[in-house]
Amino acid sequence: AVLPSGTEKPYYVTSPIFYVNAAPHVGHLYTLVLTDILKRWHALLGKKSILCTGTDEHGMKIQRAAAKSGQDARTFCDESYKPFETLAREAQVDWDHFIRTSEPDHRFAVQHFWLMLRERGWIYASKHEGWYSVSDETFYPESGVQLALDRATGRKFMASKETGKEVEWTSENNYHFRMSALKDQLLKFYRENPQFVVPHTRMKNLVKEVEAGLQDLSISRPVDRLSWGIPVPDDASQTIYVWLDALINYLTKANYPFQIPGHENSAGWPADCHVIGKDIVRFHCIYWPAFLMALDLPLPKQILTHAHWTLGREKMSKSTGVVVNPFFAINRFGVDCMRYYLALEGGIKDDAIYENSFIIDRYKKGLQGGLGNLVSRVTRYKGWNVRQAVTNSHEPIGQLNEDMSSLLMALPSEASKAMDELDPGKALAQIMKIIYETNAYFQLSAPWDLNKPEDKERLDRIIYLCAESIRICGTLLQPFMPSKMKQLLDMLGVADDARLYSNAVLGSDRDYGEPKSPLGTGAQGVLFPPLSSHF
Ligand code: ME8
Repeated sequence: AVLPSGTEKPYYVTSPIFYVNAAPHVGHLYTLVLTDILKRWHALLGKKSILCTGTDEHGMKIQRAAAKSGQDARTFCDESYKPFETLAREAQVDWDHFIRTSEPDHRFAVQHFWLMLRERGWIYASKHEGWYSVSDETFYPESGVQLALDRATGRKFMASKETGKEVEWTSENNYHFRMSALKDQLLKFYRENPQFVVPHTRMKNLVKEVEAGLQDLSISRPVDRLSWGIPVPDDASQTIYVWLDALINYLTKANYPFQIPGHENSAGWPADCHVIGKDIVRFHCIYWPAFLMALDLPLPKQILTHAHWTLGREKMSKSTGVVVNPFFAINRFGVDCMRYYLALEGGIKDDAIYENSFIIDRYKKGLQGGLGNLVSRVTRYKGWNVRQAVTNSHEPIGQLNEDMSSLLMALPSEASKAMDELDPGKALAQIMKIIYETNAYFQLSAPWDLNKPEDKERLDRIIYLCAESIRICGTLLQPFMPSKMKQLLDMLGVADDARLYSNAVLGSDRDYGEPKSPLGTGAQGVLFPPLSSHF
C-alpha cells in the first residue's frame, strides 16, 4: 500500500501472548528477551520500532484454572496477568503494547474478523467429533493420539503423541473454517517465501505437514463447554476458539480493523517478525497465514521459531511445574547478565540446558573477565589519557594495529548480517569475539611499557583502538544489555545522540566528551563486579 506522507511503516515485532494459568518461567523470559533484542536492534538502526507482548486470557485452560482457584474467570485473569507484565518490566522489555485478550478493543477486532470470514463464505456449521487437549487448546486427529500411562498413579488415559498431553473425546456442533481450501495457496506461499519460517528446518517440516493434508478447522466451542471467551457474533450459543482469538492479537494492536484507508501500515501491519517457541509453530505458520489469506490481508514477513530451555532433559513447562522462576534468576544475577546468558546460550535450532553454574561461568568469562576487564584495563590505568589518545591518534602503526582495525571495521556489518538472519545469539557471539581479541591485542601490545616520549604515538594508537573497540562493541551491545551499556557509554563520555548503529564506525568519534560518570574511580567505575557482591 502507498503510505500517506509522514506515516512510515515502523518495524513491528511481537512475542507470543502468554496463558495466565500459571506463573511465568525462564522460557517466557527467553522469548521476551529475543523479541526485545530485535526491537532494540531496529531502533539502533535508527528505525521507528514497535513491540507487542501480552497475555492470552480466554479458553478452556484458563476457565479451568480459574474454577480450580475458586474465582470467576475475570477476577482470576485480572490478578494472574500481572506477573507477566512485571516480568516484561523487570526484563527491561521496551514494549509499546501490552495486550490482554479480555480487553474490549480486542473483542471488537476478533468479532470483526469473524464477520469478515463469514461474509466471504469461509465459515460453516457442522458436527465435530475428535480428541481435544485442553492443555494444548487443540483437537488432534485419531492418528495423533495414543494410550498413555501415568506411572505415579497407574491411571491410563488418551494423550497426544506430539505433546504427551491428555486429550478428551468431544462430540459437538460448532463452526468450521474452510482451511482445506487454502492448501495450494499456502504451499505456493511457502515456496515463494522460503525465509518465512526461521530456522529453515522447521520450514521444511511445515511444508511436509501441509502437503500431507489440511483439514478444515473447528473455530468455535459450545458455550456450555466454553463460556470464558469472545462470543460468536449473532450466535450466543457458541464461543470463538481461543487460538483464532489469540492470533488476532497481533492485528488488534496494529489498529485492525483498518478503518482509515491507507493507514494500515502506520501502526505496523504487516508484522516484520513474530517470535515464538517451536511448540506453537502449527498455529502461527499454518493457521495464521490461512486466516489472513482468507481475508486478503498481508501476511507477517517472518516467523522466528526458537527451541526450548530444558532442566536436565525435560522441557521447562508450566503444566509440569519443571520451571525456573525468572524473578529469582534476575534478582540473583542481574537483568543484563540474564539477557546476556539467555541470548548467548539459548537455542534457536536445538534445546538448551539451563544451569546456574553455566550462568556464573558465562558471566565470569564474557562479562567480568572479557568486557569488564577490558574496560578497567583501558580506562583505569593512570599511564595514559583515553580521551587524548582518541583525539591524537592518526595513522595505523604496524601489522598488529592494522589487524585490530580491520576486525573493528568488519564487526558492525557482520553483526547486522546475523541479526538479519534472525540469529541474535550469533551476533552476540561475534561482538564478544572482538572483545576477546581486543583483550589479547592489549596484552600483546603491552601499552604499560610504552612510557618514553618516542613511544607516545604508538601508545596513543593502541589506546585509541582499544577505546574504539569498547565504544563500538558497547554501541552494538545496547540491544542485548541496555542498562550496562548505557552505563558503559556514559563512562566513556559518548554523547546520547551518537549511540546508533551508524556511529559504530571506527574513527567516527574523535572526541568522546566528558565522561558522565567517573571513569576508573571506586566501585562506580566497575561495570561487572564479582557476582558474590550481588547476593
Ligand atoms: O502457547 N523454552 O502460551 P504459553 C523456551 N498463549 N521458551 C518457552 C518455553 C521453554 N521451555 N516454554 C514456553 C501459548 N516458552 C499461547 C500463545 S500466541 C498468539 C498464543 C515460550 O503461555 C515460547 O515462546 O504456553 C512458547 O511458544 C511460549 O512461551 C508459550 O507460552
